[in-house]
Amino acid sequence: MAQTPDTLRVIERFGPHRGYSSGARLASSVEPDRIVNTHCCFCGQQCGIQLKVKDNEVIGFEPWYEFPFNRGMLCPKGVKRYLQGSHPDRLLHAYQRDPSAPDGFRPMGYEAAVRVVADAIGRIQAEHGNDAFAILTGASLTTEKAYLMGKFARVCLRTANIDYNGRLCMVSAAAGNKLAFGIDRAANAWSDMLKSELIWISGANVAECAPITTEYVWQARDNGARVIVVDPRITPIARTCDLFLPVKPGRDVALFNGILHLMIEHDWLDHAFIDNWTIGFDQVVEHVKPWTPKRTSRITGVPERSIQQAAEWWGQAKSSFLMHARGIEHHSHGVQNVLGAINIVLASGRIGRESCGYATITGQGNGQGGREHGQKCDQLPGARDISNPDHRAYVAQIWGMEPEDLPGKGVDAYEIFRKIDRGEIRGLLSICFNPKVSLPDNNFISKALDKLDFFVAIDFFLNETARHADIVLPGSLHEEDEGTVTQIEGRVIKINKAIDCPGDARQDWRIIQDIAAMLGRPHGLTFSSPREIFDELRVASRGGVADYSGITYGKIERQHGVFWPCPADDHPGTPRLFERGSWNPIAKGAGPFYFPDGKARFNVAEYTPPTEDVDEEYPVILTTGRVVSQFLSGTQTRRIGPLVDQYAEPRIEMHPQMAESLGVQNGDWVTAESRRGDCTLRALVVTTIRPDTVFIPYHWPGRKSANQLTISAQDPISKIPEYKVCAVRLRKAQEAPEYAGQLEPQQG
Ligand SMILES: Nc1nc2c(c(=O)[nH]1)N[C@H]1C(S)=C(S)[C@@H](COP(=O)(O)OP(=O)(O)OC[C@H]3O[C@@H](n4cnc5c(=O)[nH]c(N)nc54)[C@H](O)[C@@H]3O)O[C@H]1N2
Ligand SMILES: Nc1nc2c(c(=O)[nH]1)N[C@H]1C(S)=C(S)[C@@H](COP(=O)(O)OP(=O)(O)OC[C@H]3O[C@@H](n4cnc5c(=O)[nH]c(N)nc54)[C@H](O)[C@@H]3O)O[C@H]1N2
Ligand code: SF4
Ligand SMILES: [Mo]
Repeated sequence: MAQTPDTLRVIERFGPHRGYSSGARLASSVEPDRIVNTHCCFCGQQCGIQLKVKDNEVIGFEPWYEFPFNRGMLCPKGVKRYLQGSHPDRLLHAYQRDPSAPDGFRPMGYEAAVRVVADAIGRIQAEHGNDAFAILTGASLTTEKAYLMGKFARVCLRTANIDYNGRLCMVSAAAGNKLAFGIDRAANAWSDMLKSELIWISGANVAECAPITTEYVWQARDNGARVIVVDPRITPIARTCDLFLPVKPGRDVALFNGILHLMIEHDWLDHAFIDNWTIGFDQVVEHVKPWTPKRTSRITGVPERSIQQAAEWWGQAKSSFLMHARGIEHHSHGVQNVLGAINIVLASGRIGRESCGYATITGQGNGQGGREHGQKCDQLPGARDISNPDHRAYVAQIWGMEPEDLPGKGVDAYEIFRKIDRGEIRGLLSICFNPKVSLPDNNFISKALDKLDFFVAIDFFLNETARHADIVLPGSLHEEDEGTVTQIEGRVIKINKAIDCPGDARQDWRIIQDIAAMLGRPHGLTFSSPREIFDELRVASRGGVADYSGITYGKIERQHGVFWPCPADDHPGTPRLFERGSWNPIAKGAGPFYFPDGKARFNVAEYTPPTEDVDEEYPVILTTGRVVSQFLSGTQTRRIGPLVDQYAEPRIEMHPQMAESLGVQNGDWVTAESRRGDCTLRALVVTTIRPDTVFIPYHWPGRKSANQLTISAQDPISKIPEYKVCAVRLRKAQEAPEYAGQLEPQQG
């Protein structure tokens, strides 16, 4: 559904592969009209960048040296991010599905499309009840849009069923942090890492997925820090570490319990901290008794001597920073893994001080802000709980409604699809989410999408999920709107508008308000700018844990970002959580943690094997994740030529021993099959992966999608899917699959 631009323009601007931005048009000789300070549209680090703008087009970038987090540095995606804007696939109109049209869609007027959407919502809700219409949103949206989506669902549609793609990303960390600390945010700014003696990284491919964080780790190392990495693969950051623990996927909680066992045995504990500022330690002591090095090693696959070494370094360090990412969180016991990690931090007492830190590495651009202000199925703004009567009353009063009219807790993103499959949800609005590629066992997702009575997608590209839509509305790119996001450290920053939306495309928040107006329910959805939305959000978050009430756009500009919580105009923000005396509306001076007694909680972290362990039939562990040049479901980065050139299609990473047992060489075609699906990809034979495990990056759709294989098992607390472990069998493929060499995004 490209806008069929003339061939010359395409070749000149996007290079020889039709439909791939190549960067050829970045002519350093072209003088920009303007330079706009903003942030990268991709990962949670939200690097500062200066966009060069000419004639309402982003034509290049300059480093933004003053922004303190990245100080001008960018990764390969950030360097090429400006190329997506004038891509020929950019949606310039609303579209209606029409099987007789060449691409299956025909353009239609924007107003008429919004009318179709409003009519469908009205009809479905009248016939099947409010909850029969669901909303899926995303954490690449600004915080203003995330807030607006939560309000649109609860106030305008009065549906309980709204959830977001952070369900696939941050929720295990969020749940673990709330259970242990009562708050869900990185505990420290990254500068706290620089003088730490020891950096512990579990399940995070830092150099490829949080590239700028590498710089912080290396600076710490230059200052003498030791680095421990826990991963089934020797990732680029692991190649520069001091101790590598090659954990078998799905076993991290056992490893953390084993470390705590040794800390207790050797009395490498901060007793004063444990006694004064925590509760629940005795139970945990009891629980980790059986986790001897021998047993830990047997379960985790990590050699006993490495476990001893890691415990000794961790136990004896005077300062440390522990980080983890999806490698420990994407599990059916992801929350237990996170609690295990937090237990060793609490036992060491090394938190809430300079050089003593703990953080989960946020994934999506607004993975932090997007999980605080009400687009989660159980949440209201300010990280409030939708089931708590006081929280409901506070937000209902701001939204001008009775608390009892506010819907209750809805279901999680995957459960929304199960409900669609069962006919309980009949209509769906999806914005900033591509579940057909990114949810596990995605053949099921495609089937469910086709059962909907009505589906509307809002995006700037026709992503694979949107291909199932009845109506597609053209939303806005990052550079076409302003608003705030909260980056990896908890720093609220400002995205600045560089260009106007092209054609009939609209800023996402305007589209949502247009739908509300067309429904005849504009109440509370008549904002005239993101700033106005932010000002309401500040009030709505006041007194909540994620308190933004003292943050303003002006303050963000002046300070290069403001760390929340920031509860008053004259409050500077909170770069480091859990410091004595810092503002805390829950503890009110009783202590540093966000519970009424001010104390952190040890939680028993229970080991259970993965939902689908290997067996004779499916003897190989499959784990999935990312590569540096592609982003998430790939909608954006699969359209940027230089990034496609770096890693054009998924390969199945395996150890030479595995390759030998299959009789394959590097580059041969291999079929991986699980109980849910199969795919045939080229082998990438590397010595850097456990011999019992294979890895597939998941950024591709259709028959190249890793999520044809993955399992839809979820963590019972967080509802995160178990992307990081399932069982597969492998065989050498006799021939290349028919989709070999095809380049997306042309493939549907
Ligand atoms: N280039 C790039 N960067 C990105 C993204 C992207 O798509 N591309 N996405 C962003 C987003 S949304 C996210 S969530 C983050 C994700 O960032 P990461 O979590 O760092 O990335 P993943 O590749 O999902 O997984 C990390 C590591 O977990 C390991 N792993 C697998 N199973 C296990 C296990 O059981 N235990 C342990 N300890 N490790 C395991 C994998 O080998 C992998 O190296 O990246 C963000 N940054
Ligand atoms: N097998 C496997 N699957 C995984 C993972 C894994 O490690 N393994 N990781 C999971 C994780 S951590 C994540 S975060 C998810 C991500 O999965 P998704 O959220 O589905 O992936 P995205 O590619 O971010 O899809 C977002 C869509 O939003 C659009 N978009 C981006 N910004 C905006 C905006 O401002 N406005 C509008 N209207 N649209 C926008 C993009 O064009 C894209 O089409 O994938 C998950 N899936
Ligand atoms: S590290 Fe993340 S935010 Fe920074 S340039 Fe790369 S993708 Fe963008
Ligand atoms: Mo993510």
